This record gives sequence, structure tokens and C-alpha cells, in this order.
Amino acid sequence: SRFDTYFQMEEKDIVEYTLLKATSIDWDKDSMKVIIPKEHGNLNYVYRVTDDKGHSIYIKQAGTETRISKDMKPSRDRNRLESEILMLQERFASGMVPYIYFYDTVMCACGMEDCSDFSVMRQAMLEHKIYPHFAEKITDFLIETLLKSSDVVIDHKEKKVIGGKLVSPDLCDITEKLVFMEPYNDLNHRNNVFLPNADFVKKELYEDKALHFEVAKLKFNFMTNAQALIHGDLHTGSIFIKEDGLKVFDPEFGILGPCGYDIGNVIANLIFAYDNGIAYGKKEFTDWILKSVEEVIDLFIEKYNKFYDEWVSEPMAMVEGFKEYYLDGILRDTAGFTGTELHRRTVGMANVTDVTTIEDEKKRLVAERINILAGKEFILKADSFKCGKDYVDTILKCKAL
Ligand code: SR1
Ligand code: MG
Repeated sequence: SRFDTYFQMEEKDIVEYTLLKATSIDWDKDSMKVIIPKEHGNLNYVYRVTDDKGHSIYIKQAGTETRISKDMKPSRDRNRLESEILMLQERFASGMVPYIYFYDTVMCACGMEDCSDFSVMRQAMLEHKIYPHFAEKITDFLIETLLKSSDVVIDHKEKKVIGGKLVSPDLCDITEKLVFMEPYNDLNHRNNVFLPNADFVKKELYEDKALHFEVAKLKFNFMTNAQALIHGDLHTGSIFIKEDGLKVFDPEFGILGPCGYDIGNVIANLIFAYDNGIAYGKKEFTDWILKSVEEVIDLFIEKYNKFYDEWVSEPMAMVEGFKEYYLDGILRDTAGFTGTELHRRTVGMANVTDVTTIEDEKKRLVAERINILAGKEFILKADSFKCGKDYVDTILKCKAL
């Protein structure tokens, strides 16, 4: 067929492609329609296909260039990685990721469960919607996917096979530069710094040597600590959410990496939602965000302890003290990676709309300074963040500065 050689599909190609590939669905050919979702990520192209008999699917294709920058051309194999990781995560955390109908290594595209009855969480945060069960659900996802893929549970050999199959050097390179280097030196001249904060960023991020030393340690931790199969990009734009549940998607940046990277991404992105809520005076919303920050950490710790006792049988992981030692490391990493995510999304190339859509310049300036200063506390004092309240205290302290 004409889909035997890669090309970047357009809206007009999608019905034919869906019929060819999504064969487990009994499509009503004549009523099939293609809809382009309003929200999209920085890298790929997504289409929603429906028919009048209630069938639907998302078709997601990796382009040769990223949407955010034509200069970035990460391998299109990222679509296979994303699909395979979602299939693995479905095994670890059943029902918490979209179902994959098929993936196609020629067109670098996959067919994914239509989740349009959910909202993309970043958009919902911009509308200041409250989800009381968020912390409960996301900590289920974190515990199930991270601990079940870590050596304390999974067979060591199986984990190494996963690591060999599921790695994208190009996407790791993006993270290593965008998260762990450029926010601290703008070496590639592509940071997006809000002009009224330029001097502040220079002093607090570009010139702080003690900070650079700690970020260097975090970078090498990220690159070498193959602790678990992490999502690798667990921000609110990677979460479909509704009143009573959520599904995590878009794990193309997934690697064997430190658990704290995912947890820290969740916390930092809650803080971006907090920034926006503060700027628009949404007290009920910001109270819920602070409560969620606290609960994500505290529930993670509570569920970790329970899960460890039930699931861990690896003899050396059962040595007295190891459970506490392992958790201590995860918590220290969580604080550090919360800090790097706060920084890179505030001053780096890939900003977040929670902050960039704050219209009042003074309020945006304040929001960015909360992120920068709180981020520094999380990185420089990572050892002291032992419970949810420690995070909330720091956010409130930095807001008051
Ligand atoms: C070039 S891609 C920029 C960012 O978008 C993705 O979602 C990742 O977070 C990446 O760092
Ligand atoms: Mg993404």
C-alpha cells in the first residue's frame, strides 16, 4: 500500500490509514471523520478518528522534525518506544494508560485509545478545575509503574532486556540539555527568559556555582541511575484526567532512570498550576493544589511502605534498613528533580502555558520568581524534603519573599 514507505500523514490520509491498521474495530466506513484535537504536545501529530456507530481511536504519528523546533530531529523510533512503554505500563498499572491497538514501525504511528472523555490536565489546570482524587490516583500510577519495574521487584535479567530495547538516545539528549544544562547557562542560546526577569535569572541561575554543582550531580544521576522504567516526561500535559480517574500518556521520553524524576515532574507541574491560580486569585484551587502536593508525597511514602512489604522478595532488598535507605534516595531525588523541572519550564526552551499565559506582567514576574527560588531550595537542600509539608512550607516561604 502507499503506507509501506514513511511519509508525514495529513488529515486526508488518516481514514484510509485507520482502516488499514486499526482492524480490530468494526468501522462504519461511510461515517468516518477525522478531528484534530485542540491540545497537542511539542513533538508529534495526533488525529482523532470517529464514526457514527460510536467507534473512535487516536492516531499518533512522529514527524521527522519536532513541532516545537524544525531544528530538532529526534529519531522517529520514538513512536515505537512510546507504544511499547504504554503496553508495559498497562501490565504494571492496569487501566491507567491508554490502550494501544497497534503500532507501525514504518509510518512511525500508533493507534491509541480515544480518551476524549477526559481533559488534558494542563488545560484543566488553566481553567482552575479541582480533582479531589488526583493525588490518590497519580500515586497509584507512580507506585505501580516505578516499583514494579525496579530491581527490588522485577527479575533483574528482564529489567536489563527492557533497558536495552526501550531507550531513545535522541530523547535522552533533549532532556540532558533542556533540563540539566541550558537553564543554568543558556549555552545553546534558545532559552525563553521573560525579559523583566532577565537579571534575576542571570544572578540566581546562570551565576550560582553551588547550584551548578548540585545540578551536575542530578544530571549524572539521571544519566546513570537505571533504577526503574520511568515515564520521563510526567507533566500535566501527559495526563488525561476526569472526576474519578486519570490515564497517563506520552511516555516517549521513558528510560531506565531514577524514580524521583517522575515524582518531581508531578510536583513541579502542580506548582505551575499553583502559580496560575495565585495570579488569578483562585483560592479554592490553590488550596487544593497545595493539598495535592502534600498528599502526593505523603501517599507515595505510605504506599511505598505497604507495597514494599507485600511485593519485595529480592533477598538483598530485604536486608534490614534497605527499604528505608532506598526510599530516602527516592525522596532526595524527588526534591532535586522538582527543582530542575521548575527551572527548565520557567526559563528554558519548553515553557508552560500555566506561566506564559499570566497576562499581568508583575504577577508573571512573581510566579516565575517563586519557581526559581523554590526550585533552588529543592535542589540545594534536597536532603531535607522528607514529607509533603516540607514542600508546601517552601512554596509558601518563596511566595512570601
Ligand atoms: C523538544 S521537546 C521539548 C519538551 O517537550 C517534551 O514534552 C519534553 O518535556 C521536552 O523536554
Ligand atoms: Mg509529550
